[in-house]
Order: sequence, then C-alpha cells, then structure tokens
Amino acid sequence: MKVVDLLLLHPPSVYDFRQQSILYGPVSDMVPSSVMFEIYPIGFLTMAGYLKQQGMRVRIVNVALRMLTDPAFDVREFLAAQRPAAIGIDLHWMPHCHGAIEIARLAKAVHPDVPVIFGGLSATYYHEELVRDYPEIDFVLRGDSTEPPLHQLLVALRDGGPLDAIPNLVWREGGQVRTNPLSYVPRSLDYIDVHPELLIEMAIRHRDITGVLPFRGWLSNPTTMVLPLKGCAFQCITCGSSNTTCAMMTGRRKPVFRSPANLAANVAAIGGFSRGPIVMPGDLLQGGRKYAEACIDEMAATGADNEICFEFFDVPPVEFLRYIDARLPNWSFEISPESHDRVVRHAMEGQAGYENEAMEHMLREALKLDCRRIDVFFMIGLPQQDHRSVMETVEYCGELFGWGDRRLQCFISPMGPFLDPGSQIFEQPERFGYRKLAHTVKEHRELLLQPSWEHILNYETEWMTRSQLVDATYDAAERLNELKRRHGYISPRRADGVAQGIAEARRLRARLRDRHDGRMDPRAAEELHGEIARFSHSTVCDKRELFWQRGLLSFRLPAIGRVVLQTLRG
Ligand code: B12
Repeated sequence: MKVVDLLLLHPPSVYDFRQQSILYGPVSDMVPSSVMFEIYPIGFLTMAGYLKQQGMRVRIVNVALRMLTDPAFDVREFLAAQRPAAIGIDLHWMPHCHGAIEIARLAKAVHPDVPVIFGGLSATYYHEELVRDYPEIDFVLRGDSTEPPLHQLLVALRDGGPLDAIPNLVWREGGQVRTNPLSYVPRSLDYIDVHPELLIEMAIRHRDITGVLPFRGWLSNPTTMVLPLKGCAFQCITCGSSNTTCAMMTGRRKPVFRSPANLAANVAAIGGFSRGPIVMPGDLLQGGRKYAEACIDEMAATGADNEICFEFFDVPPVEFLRYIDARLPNWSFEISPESHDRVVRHAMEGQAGYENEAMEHMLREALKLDCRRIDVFFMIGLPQQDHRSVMETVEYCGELFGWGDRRLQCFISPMGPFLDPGSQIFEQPERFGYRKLAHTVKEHRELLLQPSWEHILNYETEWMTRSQLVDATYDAAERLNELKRRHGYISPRRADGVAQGIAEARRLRARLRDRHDGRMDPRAAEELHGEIARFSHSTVCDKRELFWQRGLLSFRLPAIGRVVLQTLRG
C-alpha cells in the first residue's frame, strides 16, 4: 500500500557534498541556509495544504538538511524504505541542478515505477532539456503556481487518466517531449493557504522533525516567511523573476497579490505557533499604497506581535513607514540599493533608479521611528562595477555606520553562484557587458563540481573576471569587517573570527588556483573533504548578524502540543 500520495524532496545543491572537496565560497552568506541551500520552496507548504484539502497525503523531506545534520544519513536507504505513489523534487533555484537530478536518479533506481515530478522556476526555464535528456525525470510542471495541475496529475497517474489536458505539464510520450500549454496562471492567490500545523503533523506522523525544518539552526532562529505576491512589477536585469522574465517564463505579465485578509490570516496562523520574526519579501507597495496600507491594517487587527520584516524595492514614502509604525508593534525592513555608485545602479536598468540622497533621507526618518532594524544590501558582480567601485561601496557603508545607530546594518555579497536563468543578463549577456559561461543544465551541473567558487561562477563581466570577482569579494569583506569593528557593530572577538575565516579562505583558494588545471593539491583536497562550512560560511559577515537569536522560547508550546495530541489521536 502507498503510504503517501506525494513525497516532496528538497535536494542539496550538490550530491553528495559529503564526499566532495569543493570551496563553495560565500555565496549563501546573505541567506539563512548553508552553501547547500537547504531552504525548500514555500510552495511545498501550499502544495501540501492544497492536496490535503483534496484528501491526499503528502510528506515533505528536506533531504539537504537531513544530510547536513546527520553524516550517516543514507539517502538511497531512506528512499528505499518509502512507499510513495509519486515523488516531487524542486528545481526552483538553479544551484540545486546537481543535487535535484542526482536525487531523482537514486529515487528511480529504487522505485523504477514511481513517477518523478519536477517543478520550480529553474525547472520551468529548462523544462525541455530536463524531460528530453534526463530519463529519471518523468514530468515537469511549469509555472509559479502548480497546486491544481499537480492534483490533476496525481489523480491521472492514480486512475490512468489522460495527461494531455493537464495545464502546464511537460512529459514524454513515445520518446518525444510533449509540452501542454502554460494555461494555469491564476489571477488570485487566495485559493492557497499556508497551514503551519501541517509541518507539525508531518513531523509527528513520520517521526522526522529535521525533515520538515527549513534550515540548519532554525529551532534557535525560527524565522518564517509570508509571500504576499507572485511575479514582479520591476525589471531588474539580474533577477530571474523580474517583470520581463515572468512574462516569458511563467506567463505572468504583472504581479498578482494575496488579498490583505488572506495575507493577515497567514501571519496570524504563524503567530499562533511562533513568536519569531516573519519576513515579507517582494514589496507590498508594488500593489499600491492603498493595498499596502490595507495589509498593515489587517495584520494589526490580528493582534500578532511577531516582528514583521518588510522588503522594499524602491525608497518607500516616509509617510508609509509612519503608517506601519503607528499600527504594528514590531517591525523592520530591508532595502537593496546594490551599489552606492549611481552609474552602477542606473546600469541595472529597470532597478528602481533612486538616488542616495532620497534613500538616506528615508533611512534617517525611519530611524526616528520604532523600527527594530534596517538591513541595507549591496552586491558584487554588477554591470559597470569594478574593484574600485566595490571598495567605495564599502566605504559608503562606513559612512552609514558613522550615523551611530546600530539598528542600521549593511551587507555586501557576491552575486552567485549563478546568474539567474531567464534574467535579462542571462538572456542577453553581451548587451550588459557579461560573459555567460554555462548555458544548459548539463553545463551548470559540471560547474557545481569545480574545486572552487572562482570556477563555479557562471559568469564574468567586462569589468571583472571571475578571479577579480573573488578578490573583490574577499577585499570588501575584510574592509567591511574592519569598519564594523571600528564602529562597534561587532565585538573584537567576532571581528577576529571573521578576519581569520577570510584569511583561511584566501590561503586555500590560492592553493586551489595554483593546481586547478592539473590535479588538486592533495593537502588542500584533504582539508576541504566534506567541508562546507569552515571556508564558505560567515565569510563576508558572521551569519549571526542576519539573525534574530531567540531559541525555544520563540515557540508557543501549548498550541504546538495541541496539534501533536490531535495527530497522535488521529
Ligand atoms: C522569497 C525568495 C527567497 C527566500 C526563500 C523563500 C522560500 N522558502 O521559498 C530566501 C530569502 C531564503 C531566498 C533565498 C535564495 N534565493 Co530567492 N527569491 C525569493 C523571491 C523573492 C520570491 C520568489 C518565490 O520563490 N516565489 C514563490 C513561487 C514562484 O514559488 P513557490 O510558491 O515557492 O512554489 C510554486 C512553484 O514555484 C512550483 N514549485 C516549486 N517547487 C516545486 C516542486 C515540485 C515538485 C512542483 C510540482 C512544483 C514546484 O509550484 C509551487 C506551488 O505553486 C524571488 C524573487 C522574486 N521577486 O520572485 C527570489 C528568487 C527565487 N531567488 C533566487 C535565488 C538565486 C536565491 C538564492 C540561491 C540566493 C543565494 N545565492 O543565496 C537563495 C537560495 C536559498 C535556499 N534555497 O536555501 C532567484 C532564483 C533564480 C534561479 N532560477 O535560480 C530568484 C528568482 C531571484 C533572486 N535572485 O533572488 N529566496
């Protein structure tokens, strides 16, 4: 008997990273995950919730996290012990293209008759190659929203129904790739709900807590995310989900928003279990001031007191910040000017083209409010950006630190490991001064196995080669660390730790570079064996700076206890 109707697996970036010697670099320093990118798509929750409503049973397993936390975790053995009717694997972020296909291969080897379904933005972009060249992948569901088509597919597979009417489906028939129209592009997102209690149920039912957690260390940093929209109104040339990219790839010409009530219900549902912060990416103001204010009103009405961390793509009106401040007890925000340099920022075409003066005015006003924290993100690898420009950006961070308010934080990181498939720079690299070094899934998979992130990056620019991008990253990280120490942002001990990490990563990189064309220096290989943290973790900053450290007190244990009891009884 099949125990679950769908087993959803989130792969690590590289399988099996525990057997590899690779210097992955600081490519995940700005997100809570490690370089194996263990965070699974939010869509896992909406798919599981939707299928549950239709009477189906779904299990989520974060394979990446299970591998990270248990060196003895044997993926093949684990898969062999499962009895799923179908297996779903996300290829949402391109850096998973190695791990996702390897996990699919293992799944097919142990369950040759169980269909394997791929989905996510990168799978959408590469649907044809995936179904044509990888026999372990039976189906790809395209698009940014797949809940109903996935249900239709699972029913058709169970009952032997026809496949040609299932929207967004790509499949193989008689050796040919069949591509059904991308006809499911919902104009409202309110048909999906995120039920956090589902995760508790799964953890209890399958006696697997780690398998449902989003990232390593989540229990002490229970940050969650509520997505207000899909698609985007902005045209940032580097983004794999920009307005033009979505129009081409997911059939979404303009963003679609959850209703304020639906959004607030999601915040309240999370608030019922956790006191941790809730990140709200994607900029509510894309829906207009009225929509954004309605969202704030609805959230305030729920009484949830979790910190809500907003993201702004453009400089938000100060009046809007005051509106939030008057209504939410606990809020913060982030903004990504990418560079201090107007030439660079404007070369990003379509990126909200604001000036530093406007941003600084807004930041100063925000700091007068009860805003808990403001994160300002800069990036390395942009058009028109050379080493000097990067270092000037870091000095600009120093100026902001000089304001003397430690709620204002600055970060800088490399764009990597990959340019986003479907982004304008990926589609027309030369137009923007880029050289693209991998085109297909196969080529990206090969890159992920290179010995060092200098050789993993899938691009270089007219202004910096891959080697110079790496140099600029380490130089910027070193200087930013120094500035944070000087302005009292981090303790001397933490600053020393970061400085030492950068120095070690530089040394190792030099050894790898010397030997790259021949064989890898055996001592470097030994030092790197299975190592993903020491030289690639907390390099451009100490990762703890991203977090709101809280611990188990963040959880509302009675509410969790109730779900546990219900599940055990059910
Ligand atoms: C929110 C977000 C995040 C959150 C993650 C939230 C989460 N858990 O999903 C955080 C901040 C952690 C994050 C991190 C990263 N992100 Co991000 N992120 C976004 C953002 C803003 C939202 C888009 C999004 O995911 N929408 C949700 C939709 C599209 O998907 P969904 O609802 O989760 O899932 C549906 C479908 O995608 C599909 N689906 C997905 N998986 C599967 C699996 C199966 C089997 C099926 C059938 C269907 C299916 O069906 C689902 C249900 O409808 C976009 C930018 C944007 N403006 O859109 C970038 C974006 C997706 N991120 C991107 C990147 C590159 C990253 C990082 C690799 C960056 C880095 N180097 O650190 C990391 C990866 C982290 C990890 N996995 O550990 C790129 C992806 C480009 C690409 N194709 O590779 C984007 C497009 C833009 C960008 N550069 O930031 N990100």
